[in-house]
Amino acid sequence: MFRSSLCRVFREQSKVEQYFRYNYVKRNYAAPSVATKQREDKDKEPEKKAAKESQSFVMNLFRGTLQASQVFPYPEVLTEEQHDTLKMLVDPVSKFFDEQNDAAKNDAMEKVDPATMEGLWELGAFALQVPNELGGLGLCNTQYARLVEIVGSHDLGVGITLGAHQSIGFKGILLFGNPEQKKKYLPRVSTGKELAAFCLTEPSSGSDAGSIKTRAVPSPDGKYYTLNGSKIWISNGGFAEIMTVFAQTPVKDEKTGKEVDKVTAFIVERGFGGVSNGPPEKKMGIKASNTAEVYFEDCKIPAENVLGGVGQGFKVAMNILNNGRFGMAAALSGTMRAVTKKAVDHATTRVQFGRRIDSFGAIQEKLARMAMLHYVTESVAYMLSANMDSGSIDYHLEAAISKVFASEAAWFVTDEAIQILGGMGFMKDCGLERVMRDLRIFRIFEGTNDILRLFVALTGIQYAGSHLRELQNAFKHPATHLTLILEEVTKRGLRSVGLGSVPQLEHYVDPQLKNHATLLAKNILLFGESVEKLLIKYGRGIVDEQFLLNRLASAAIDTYTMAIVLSRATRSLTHGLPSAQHELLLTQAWCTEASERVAQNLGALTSASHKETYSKMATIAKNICDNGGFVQKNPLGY
Ligand code: MYA
Repeated sequence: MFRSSLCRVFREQSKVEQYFRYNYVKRNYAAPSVATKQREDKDKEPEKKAAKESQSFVMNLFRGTLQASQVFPYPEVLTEEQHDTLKMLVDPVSKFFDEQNDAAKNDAMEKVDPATMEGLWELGAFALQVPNELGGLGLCNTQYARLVEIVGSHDLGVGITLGAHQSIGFKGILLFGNPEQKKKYLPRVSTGKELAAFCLTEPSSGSDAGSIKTRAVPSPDGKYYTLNGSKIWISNGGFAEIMTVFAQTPVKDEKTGKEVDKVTAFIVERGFGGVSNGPPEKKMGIKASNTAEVYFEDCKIPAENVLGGVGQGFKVAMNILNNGRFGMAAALSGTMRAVTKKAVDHATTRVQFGRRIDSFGAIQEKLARMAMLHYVTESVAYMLSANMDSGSIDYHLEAAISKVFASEAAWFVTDEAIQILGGMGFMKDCGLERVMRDLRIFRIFEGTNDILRLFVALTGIQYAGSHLRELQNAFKHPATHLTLILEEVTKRGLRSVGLGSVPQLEHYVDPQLKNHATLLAKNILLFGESVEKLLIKYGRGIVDEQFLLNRLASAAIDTYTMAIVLSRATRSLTHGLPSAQHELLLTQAWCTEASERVAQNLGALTSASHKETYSKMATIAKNICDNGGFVQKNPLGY
């Protein structure tokens, strides 16, 4: 997993370690060894491409560098006109969900009430981001986030029906479609009431999306492709008319001239023939949404329905998913708002031991954590949507983090809401158990949180590695790269004596948040050092160190969220919002705790005792697997 891209970095770099061991002085004055000779020969090769620069805060975190442009100040992207449009939509959409949609009924029926579906089509809810001229509401990501937040606060089952349609189902046509494809299909999915679906997952390809087996073979005259294969767990799969389907296609490798299989994306209409589906899956949650297997049997797809280019399907799929993930964070921030309201209503009316239960510290801590997690999720969702609206293309790590964070935060918050309500929270009538069931899938689909954590860690490492490689190349031509070399040598020299330059953040934040900004700045520096140490120690072997990669990802998530809330609270304080002092508290509390976790997680990367424990855990897991379950019997022995 992830091996191919990382290996490329390390192949070119051989081992970053070599650069550090093989320093400038040695290179110039030591007698040339065989390895040195080889390196010198390589020096004669044309210079490698410069490492790409990214505007992403998280990517740069892996280099220990502050990239503030997408974080400070907290963005405000909507024009007055966009605000007005949005305000006109918020009330009717809220009213619709309050008065016409019945989440419990949808859940019990295991489908969205047809009247609700009809109402949603009328509202334009299925085509929020399709341009006006093609039948949609033409909303930007921030406007979309606000409406999806309302959906998430009422009914996640309906949310998935809407999201599978527009967040991933036809998003590929919006992002990669040519003008003809857009003109042909977008009106149909907007006003034509034809539902869309995203068909990637297969029985043997879940997280390993590149390994799909569904195949599309071009006809001899090149006019159409014949598609065969099957997809599982497809949201809207039971009734989607228009599908974005990913399949292997034979492609000529430019280097070798040989034919290889590469993933291609296709727009497939059910009406093409050869498309069928299984019965609705029985699920734990989001029961109102339809999930089904979809089968393709000699389905003939016109060649003009290739989406985004032959052989480009993997990137098309990844970009669709990246592009939609902020919607999940927005929706789940709505969910958290709604479930916390229930918990607060209960905590402020329930009396036990002669006191309202909100006066007890144990309940206060729960409510405070729920508020903090919600504040972070909401801030991340709107930061991300705003950056995307401003034209950012460097947001895929932030998008992954938004999904991971939101799905875990919403789970925790809902669980705590149930805990606060006690027995009442466990009862069906209260409505929280449905939300809990609905939420469980959010940590699994659209990229499991485990895979996305590894994706964040390894992509960040790859970026840091490519810059180290650039440095390594610079050492081969010291005269022309003197400035870069001096900067880096100084940086490392100062760092080694504990005088590394901490990024300056104070001027980005309100004075009341100065100390917390310093915590963030120190985290950034520490992060860069930690990544460099990992690269030196493990080289390409880092791809297999998942115990460490998980901790690195957690530290990245905490550091990123600290930056986001510092930014948002600063904006609220600057604007003098009525909630500003409350936001200050949320931010200070979040940053203090998050910073402690960062120190702990980064510390664990180099700790011998942690390493020993990971090794023990690996053995425990192996023992259990070898034994087909737990190894020991219960204390009674039978
Ligand atoms: S749909 C199914 C979702 N499935 C997945 O998400 C699959 C998860 N797997 C993956 O993402 C990939 O296979 C991973 C990479 C990440 C594991 N952005 O060698 P590689 C590039 C940009 O690492 P692999 C569902 O659940 C990479 O840089 N680029 O690949 C719907 C490299 O490029 P280059 C990316 O090891 C549920 C190349 O690809 C990304 O094979 C319904 C190869 O990389 C990326 N992310 O695996 C939800 N990843 O070659 C309803 C990789 O140039 C919607 N690359 O170096 C609900 C919406 C919410 C709204 C709700 C409203 C209420």
